[in-house]
Amino acid sequence: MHLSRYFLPVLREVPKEAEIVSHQMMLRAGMIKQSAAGIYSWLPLGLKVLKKIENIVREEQNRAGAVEILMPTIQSAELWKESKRYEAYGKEMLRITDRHEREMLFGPTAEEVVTTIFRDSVRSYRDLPKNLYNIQWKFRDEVRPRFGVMRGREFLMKDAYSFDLTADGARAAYNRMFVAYLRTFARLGLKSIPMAADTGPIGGDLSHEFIILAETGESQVYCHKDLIEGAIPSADTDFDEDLSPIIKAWTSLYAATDEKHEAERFAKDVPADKQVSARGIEVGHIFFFGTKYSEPMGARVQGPDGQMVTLQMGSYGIGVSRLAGAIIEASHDKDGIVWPVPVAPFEVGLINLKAGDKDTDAAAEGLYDKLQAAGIDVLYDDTDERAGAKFATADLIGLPYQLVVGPKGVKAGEIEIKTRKGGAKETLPIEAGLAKVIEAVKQQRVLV
Ligand code: 5CA
Repeated sequence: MHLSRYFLPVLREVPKEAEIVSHQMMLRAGMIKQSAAGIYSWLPLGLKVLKKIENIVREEQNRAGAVEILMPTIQSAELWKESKRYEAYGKEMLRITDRHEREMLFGPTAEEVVTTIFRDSVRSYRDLPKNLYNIQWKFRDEVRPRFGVMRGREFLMKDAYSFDLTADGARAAYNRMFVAYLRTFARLGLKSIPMAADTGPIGGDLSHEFIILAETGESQVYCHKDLIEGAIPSADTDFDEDLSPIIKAWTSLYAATDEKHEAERFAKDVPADKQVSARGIEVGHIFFFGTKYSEPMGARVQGPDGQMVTLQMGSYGIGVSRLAGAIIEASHDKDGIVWPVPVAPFEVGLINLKAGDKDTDAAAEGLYDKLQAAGIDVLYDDTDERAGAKFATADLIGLPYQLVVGPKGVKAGEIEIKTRKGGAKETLPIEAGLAKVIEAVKQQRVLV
């Protein structure tokens, strides 16, 4: 992409309305634009990040055996009356009346919709187990939308729903999502910690929140320090195997959100030098709730003995749009964002220090073509901005590698490579520099 043709409205000033770094940087880097309280447009750079996050989430859901669908954003109130959640959900639900005076709502979650899909199409235990997921916009009329996309009113969620014949089967489905989540967040360059959590309006009695430690997090959390560097299950994990040893390893050390915290047990079970009490961002939340929805909504299948059995269910959410902010909270410096390669909007920024100079233009265009041919996602700054402004923008938008091409270097047959993380700079012969950057990007595309 040539920057001269792109849409990248960067801001030099820190916007006053933004309280936390990720919100400030998303606005400054021209990733998002607020449209109404807690409702945002995603501008090109932000959208690229969102799509990359979404794709990693999707790949790991598929790997774990979940099947993608797409459910509507607007739902009928009837469904929520069946599950008895319509009144209980309260003011966070955006209620809408259509032209025929029918009660509708903008879905804050989709347990009801997916349960009817399953109820109306699956008859036999032979069709189980199944896990259906979608990546769709949700709306919750939060009392205090804040921190940009971290607590929006409209936000993108991956929500998966598992259906099993038995509670044991449902537990195995829960474990598969648990493992998928560990892998997903690690691939996004994050250290997530699963913590015992409250179930709130979703319900059920087994639940974990996946938490990223960050000072600006909205949750108070407590855990054993060793969990921060816990082992991530590998890409060849067999999801048909019993995954409980992995779950056991992750859940045998203390980790709880504020609502589930037991101060005495924490003090007793965790050595003083391993006690972490910190703020955290909830990026995912998984629930096992058995028959909470299937029972009132009549979702049953015929079991092996011919008897009808009420389905055992769980649901599994990831805050896809929240993750864009969470990754920035975890990875930035004073100059801007420091994207991990797998989610970087572009993998390389190519900076032409003297656009308009024939030789520099030719060298930069040549590098651009070669990077493109090697499959690298590159943003080419071909504008006539000052060098200082170009560097500032490149640092702010956080591309992992910057390739700098100027008239002096071109004469000497050299380019400068800057690694955004840590800021190391190196001058190399053009071809060698190019090869090095391509190799570095390819190596970091898949982190686990
Ligand atoms: N039905 C279940 C799981 S599919 C559910 O709705 N779970 S949830 O309420 O915990 O939401 C799932 C994830 O969405 C959360 O872990 C969080 O990462 C994200 N999320 C929730 N509310 C917001 C919000 N207001 N803004 C941005 N992300 C949010």
